[in-house]
Order: sequence, then structure tokens, then C-alpha cells
Amino acid sequence: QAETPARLLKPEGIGARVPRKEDARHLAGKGNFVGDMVMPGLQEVAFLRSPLAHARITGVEIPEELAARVFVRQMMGDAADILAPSSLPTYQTSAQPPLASDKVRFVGEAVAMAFAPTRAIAEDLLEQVQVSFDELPVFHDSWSALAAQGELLHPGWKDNLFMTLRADRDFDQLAAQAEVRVTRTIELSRQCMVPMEGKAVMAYWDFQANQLVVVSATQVPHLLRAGIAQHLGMGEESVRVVSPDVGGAFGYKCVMHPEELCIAWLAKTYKRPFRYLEDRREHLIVGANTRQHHYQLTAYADRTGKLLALDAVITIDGGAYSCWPFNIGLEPGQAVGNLPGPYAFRGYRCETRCVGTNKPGFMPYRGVARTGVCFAMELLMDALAREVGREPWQVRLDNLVQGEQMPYVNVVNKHFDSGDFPASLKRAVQMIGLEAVRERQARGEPDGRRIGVGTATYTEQSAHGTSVFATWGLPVVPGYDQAMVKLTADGGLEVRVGVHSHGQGMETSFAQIAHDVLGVPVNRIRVIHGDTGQTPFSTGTYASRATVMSGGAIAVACKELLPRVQAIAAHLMGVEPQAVALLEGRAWAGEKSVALSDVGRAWYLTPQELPDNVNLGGLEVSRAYKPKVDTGAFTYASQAAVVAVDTETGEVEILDYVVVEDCGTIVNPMIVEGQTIGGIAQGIGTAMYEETPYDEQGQPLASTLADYILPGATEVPRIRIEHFETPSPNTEFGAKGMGEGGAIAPPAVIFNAVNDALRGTGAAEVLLTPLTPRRLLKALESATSP
Ligand code: SMO
Repeated sequence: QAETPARLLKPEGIGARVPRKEDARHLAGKGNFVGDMVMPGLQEVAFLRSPLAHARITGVEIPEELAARVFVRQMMGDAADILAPSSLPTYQTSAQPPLASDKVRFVGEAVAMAFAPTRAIAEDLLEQVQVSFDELPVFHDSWSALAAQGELLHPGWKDNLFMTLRADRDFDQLAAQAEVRVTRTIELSRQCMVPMEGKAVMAYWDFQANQLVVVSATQVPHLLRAGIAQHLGMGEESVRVVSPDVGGAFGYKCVMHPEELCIAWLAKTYKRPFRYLEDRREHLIVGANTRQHHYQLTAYADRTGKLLALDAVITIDGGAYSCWPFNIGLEPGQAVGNLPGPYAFRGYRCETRCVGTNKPGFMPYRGVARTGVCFAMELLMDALAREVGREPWQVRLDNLVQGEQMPYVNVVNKHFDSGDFPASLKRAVQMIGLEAVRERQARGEPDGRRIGVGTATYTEQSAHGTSVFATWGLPVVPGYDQAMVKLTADGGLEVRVGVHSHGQGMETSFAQIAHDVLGVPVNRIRVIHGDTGQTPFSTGTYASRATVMSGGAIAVACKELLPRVQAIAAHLMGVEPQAVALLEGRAWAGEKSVALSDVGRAWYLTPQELPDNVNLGGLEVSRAYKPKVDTGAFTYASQAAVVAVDTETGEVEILDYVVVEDCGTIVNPMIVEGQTIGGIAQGIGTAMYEETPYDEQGQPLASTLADYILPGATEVPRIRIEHFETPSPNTEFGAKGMGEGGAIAPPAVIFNAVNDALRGTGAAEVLLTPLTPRRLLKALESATSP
């Protein structure tokens, strides 16, 4: 088969802007979410949540008449506490009971649950339950937790630290050569993830299959099945997990939540259907579990700003519990491993402490740790440039791994496979019109605002192999994926994958990958996902892995199916199999052709007419796939923005935003652009709006969307995107994976732009997210105070 001419005739193949198959149902409000489901006898579950951040539970009084509808931990004896394992040294694990039993460790932790025909009635039942507490000293932040005297967060702990990770590569020797030193303290606030749909789970007993069915808004149906089976003492074959339409996940749904375990336990125990739908206030309280990093950094450089070494102490406020299975080690592991970013310096010392506090436990969130490290590193880079008196982007450019150095192994052993980081930065600077901005700054703005320009460059590792997961302490998460493809008797194609699509458009892009090999029209390809009963095992959708891993598996499975189809078609046409090409739903040999439905019918329905040596394998193929290397693929990008700062009100407006990204081979440019823009919107939230502050009692101070501010359409500017397309040499069709990238750089870009705008005012640099008007005005005050 001549690959290139065939590609040209596959208008819906890899690279095509195919409209998403998912859109019609969502635009018409016809999606199928857990909250839409109707079942006879369905009971709605409500949770009684702790009003205190740290307290011993001394008693729970349940009125006798409610005994059969209200549950506490002691009644769930056959369910295990969630215990997330990690192989990282120094790790102290945390036992998270499905319902708190001895003590509560954050405001919002569930203490009891009740079921009733409606959620309102269930909540009313819980009103009648009395819980008594003995208050304990609250670890409301990392510093109070580190200074703890007396009772620690978890029994058996020797201090309030989940773990400490250290790295040291030639630090002393290279730092000693430095002519310039720049030190900064840089910090990100705690925030939520706020998917449109919160956590949602329903479970029932399927008497025909004699099986527990858990319908959950999850990114990881197969892992959730394993988690529920393990924690409820069942065989995995007795549990089926279905993930239907999911309204955004962002990492919040890649772990097993205690509520999922509770609902599964109820259904297993009572053999009736139960459901829990997290409401917005619950999400904002129990979901305040990400981004809170504190950086103490020193850059060691020569007098041109060329970095020699970096010294870092990173403190992460990890909250009360380590989630399962992507335990809390993910956060410090990725922080220490990604702080050097796309840069070529060779001296590095880093200590990362992940502290246990009385807040909801950290979970992975789009851009895991990298939004933090990019923010810290890129603000430091700009500070270094100001110190040596050069344009920040030029100092950045000098420090980046250069195109001709590729492939490059960096100071923390990241294997950058391909691409040209400096070219992306140069292009972003050109697109944003940096020289014009400098001229405009010199002239001044007619409205008196100050404008500034900022840039950032980052890498996004995807397609992690088994050994990379092991560096995060996850030895049992394997770096491969699987797909099953089946040509139906009437010439359609079914593609089954164990990952789940919840906004990424995989029903479309996976169909394009299959179309590229087999020529089946995209509207005749059904991508089946989100059901452990119908799909091959997969660890699921996270870490920008699905296109590379599952997409790769689809491609290799289709390539194995291809010669089988060719053999049957060749027999039907009386030609040699090598002469057969598949295009537009037909098999062609010169001017002759047969429809794929002829091929399907021949195999399934009239096999007696096929010679014995034709297609012994059938028209159904299952394949596992992993990339050529274990070290992953690296998408990279440069982002740049122009902002206007109103020094009277402290308001910041983003005037222009550009992205130059390289995610290797693009399957569907519209989807890549949508993912990038969505990520940037979330990054703008981190940069400017989103924060869950806590008081000293550990009470969350933003529990409604009036206090927790999200960027809306008016806060997200038009984003201009340009693509580089350097195929990865290590993945099946050159894709690199890019689901998270958009969210990594915006805080860095926007803060760099604001600090650029404030140059010359004498204002302090802004170094803490989110950049509220109040914080900006405070920075400006330092300019006027003596
Ligand atoms: S935070 Mo993502 O689901 O890797």
C-alpha cells in the first residue's frame, strides 16, 4: 500500500478539520450524564459534612426511626479505608475512611450519609443527626503543620509531611561560577477545578449479570473498577464501571472519591439503585485541592543572564489525604522533575516538601504541578533578565535547549525528543508584536493605563512509560494502552478503547485515526468507550496520553486489520492483495472495486465461499501499544500576552494572547485549538481569579460562585494559535499529546506582562496568584511609600 497517495484521498484522516461527532448531542442538550438517568426505585444520597477542620468525633446520634437510612463508618465494616500506596522514599500514607470515623481532617469531610427518594428528603434526614466533636489544633497552612507540636494529622506519622523529595545535580560546582544571583519567593494560591458537572455516581445491582454496576463521572473506568473491587472485597469480574457523558473532569475525576466507594457499598449491600450528585457548594468546599505551591528560588547565572544553576525549596500544601491511585507523590514528583522546564542549565538543587494540612487532599489538576513550576521558573527568568538589564524573552531564548541540540536529555533526565523551543518563542514574540509594544510603552497610553508584554515557554510530557510512572511512586501504573477494532458485516467499523472521552473529542479524532488506515467514512466509525464491560483494559484518560497511547493502539490494530481486509477484497476482485487500497469505504484495485460491506458479508455470512488461506484471523483485532521509548513525548509551546494595567483601580485587561505550539502530528486542528483555548481559560482563572482562601480555623472562605470567581467569556480574550508540527520519532503517527498544555503557561505569561507594565513605577513585583486588584494595588503602594 502506497501510504502517501492514499493519505491524500482520505479527507477525514489525520490532520483534517472534521467537525466533532459529539457536538450535535451536546448542543441539543441530549447528552447522557449521571444526573440525567432515571431508574425505578432510585434513592438519592446526601452526605453530612464536617463543619470543623480538625476534630475528634466523640459521638454520632441517629434517631432510631432513621436507623435503616442513615449510615456511619462503623456500619460499613466490609469496606476498606482508602490507602494510596507510593514507592517513593519518605512517603507517609494516609488512611482515608469512606466516612470519617475517629476524626475529621477538613471542613466538608463526610461523616454520615442518608438515602431517600429525593436529595432534599435525604438532607432533611441528616438534619436530625447529631455529631459531637472535640476540637483539635488546626493546621490551616503548611507552616502551622510543619510547626506542629502534639497530635499530628495522621496516627503513626513522625511529622506532618507526606514526603520530601530531593534532587542535586552538580549544584555546588556550577553555582560557584555564577556572577549574578537572583532570589525570589513565588506562590500560587489554593483553588478548585470546577468542571461544569461535579462528581456524580450511581450504582445498582444487575441481577441478570449478578454484578455491581457503578455508573460514574470518571476519567478512569477500569482503575475505578479495580479500586471499588479492592476496597469492597469483590472480584473485578463482579464489578462493571460505566462512565457516560462527563461534563469536564480535569483530573478531579481520575481518582476514586470516597463518595464513589459509599454509593457502590450501598448498592452492593442493599441491591438497590443509589445515586450521589455533588452540588456546586460541595464541590467548592471538598474540591479545593490543587495548585497551592510555595517556591523559594535562587538563580545562579553569568552576567548575560545565562543560567548555570538553580536552587529551589518547594513547599506544597497537600491537604489531609493522599488520593487513590494517583497518590499525592504526583505533585512533588512532577514539581521537582519539571521545574527546570525547557532550559539547558546543568546545576540543580531542589527540595520539595509535601505537607499534610487540614484541607481537602490534593488531586491532579490539568497541568499537574507544571502550572506552578512554569509560573515560578518563568517569573524568575524575567527577574533575572531585569537584573542583568536585558529583554526577558532574549534571556529566555539564550537559556532554552536549542533546536540543534535535539534530542536532548536535561538536568533531571527528561528526554526531549524533537522540535525547536527557541523557534516557538521567536515566533510568539513576532506574533505578539513585541517591538510595537515597546514603542507604545515609550509613547504612553492615551487612557493612562500601563501596558506590558510577557512570554513563557514550557514543555508538556505525555505518553509516560511505566518507568516514568515509577518515578512518581506509581510502580503499578503501566505505560501502554489497548484498542479493539472490528469491521462489521455491513462495512462499518467499531473501535473500542478503555480510555474515556469527556470533552476531548475522542469519538471524532479516534475515528479519524482509524479512517486514515482503513478508509472507512468517519460517520460509519463508532468509537466505544467508558464501559469496562465493553472495552479493553486501560488506565484511563489523564496526563495528555490518550491520543498517543490509545490512538497509537487504534492505528496498530487497524494496520493489522488492513491486510485481512485486503486479502478478502483481493479474492473477491481476483487480484493480488498488495494491489488493494482502501478508500472511501471501498477496496480498490485500479478501476475495480468492492464495498467494505462486500468484504464484511464475505467473511461473516458466506465464509464457505472464501478459500481456506484467506484471512484466517477474522475481522476483529485487539492490540496493545506503547511508544518506542518509555520516556514519553514532549509537546512544547511558547505563549505571549499584552496586558493593560489600570494603576488607579488595579484592574488588568488582557489585550492580546498568542500561542505557538508543537504537539507533533495533529489529528484534528480544531480539537487541538479547542483544547488549547480551554486550557488557557483555566490558566487565566489561576492567574487572575480563582482562589479558595482559608481562615486560621481552616474554614474555606469561598464556597459559592459569588466568592470563587471564574473567568467568563468576557475575561478570556481571542486567542491566536499557530502550530508547528514536528512529529515525534517515537510514537505511532508522530503525535505528542497536548490536553493539558494550554493551562500551564497563562499565570507565568500574565504575571510577566504585568511586571513588565509596572517597570519604572517602583512597584514591587507581583509574585502570588491570583492577581486580584487588591494585590496589585498593594504592589503599587510600595512604590509610593517611603
Ligand atoms: S490532571 Mo489530568 O487528568 O492528568
